Amino acid sequence: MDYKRILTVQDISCIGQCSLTVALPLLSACGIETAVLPSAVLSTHTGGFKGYTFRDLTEDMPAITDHWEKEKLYFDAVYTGYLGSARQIAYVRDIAKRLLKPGCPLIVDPAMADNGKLYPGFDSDFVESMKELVFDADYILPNITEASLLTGIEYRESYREDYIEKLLDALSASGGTVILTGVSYDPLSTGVAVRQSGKTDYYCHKKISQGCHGTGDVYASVFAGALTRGKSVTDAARIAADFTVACIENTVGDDTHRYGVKFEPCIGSLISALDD
Ligand code: PXL
Repeated sequence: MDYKRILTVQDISCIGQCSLTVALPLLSACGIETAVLPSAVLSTHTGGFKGYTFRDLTEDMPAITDHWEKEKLYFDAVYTGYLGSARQIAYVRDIAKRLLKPGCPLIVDPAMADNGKLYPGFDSDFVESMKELVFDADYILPNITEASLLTGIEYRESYREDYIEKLLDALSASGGTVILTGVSYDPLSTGVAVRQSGKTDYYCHKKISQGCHGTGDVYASVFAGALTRGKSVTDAARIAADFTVACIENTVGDDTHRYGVKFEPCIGSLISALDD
């Protein structure tokens, strides 16, 4: 049987239910062998915690890449999330060029901003480097804040379809498929706009008023896993959206759990959705 191997590059936030502690279990649940390249190790994520530790692993990347290449360890997909430094992005581009099997996709979640603001520690140099990675990508999964930073188009909190189409036009100019998350045209619903081969599809779902940390990572991990498993882009986008909503519903109302989503009890429903 064709057994797919994906490489995911993102940080380990030791506590926080985001990045690798989300990607690894969810990609495994998608039935895919998951290799990891940690971009940095933090004691917690940077959203809402103070005094977190941060160890940048940029320097380890070239030797790890050389070793894998020497061992002929290649990947059926490379999926990147939160990266530790602008300089690291150049190494990640190199990894995709050297270690992706021919014709296999680079999936980039340009995890760097939300709600109109860059995450702590990121600056315009980081955004410029991220533009280059996005240019190389076959699939990109920005939210609206990231889309605005990547394209130079003003950030808007409320908008109509023409604004979203403008973002999608600019983001797809390099030829990749765009999955734009958090696209909401009314207060009760939100959704995902997918631009592929010049056509836009919109998958609308329930909006839960309380935003939760790490949902972008949950979404991107399930999308990458479902796509690598062979689902179409629109099916992967829908399965990831339904799963993310289920995780948020499983978390809201628990005031003791503010730093991430309680996704673990929902994994069974993900496995069923992938079998349909
Ligand atoms: O969820 C994105 C993310 C990943 N990793 C770290 C973060 C964040 C968002 O704040 O701080 C370390």
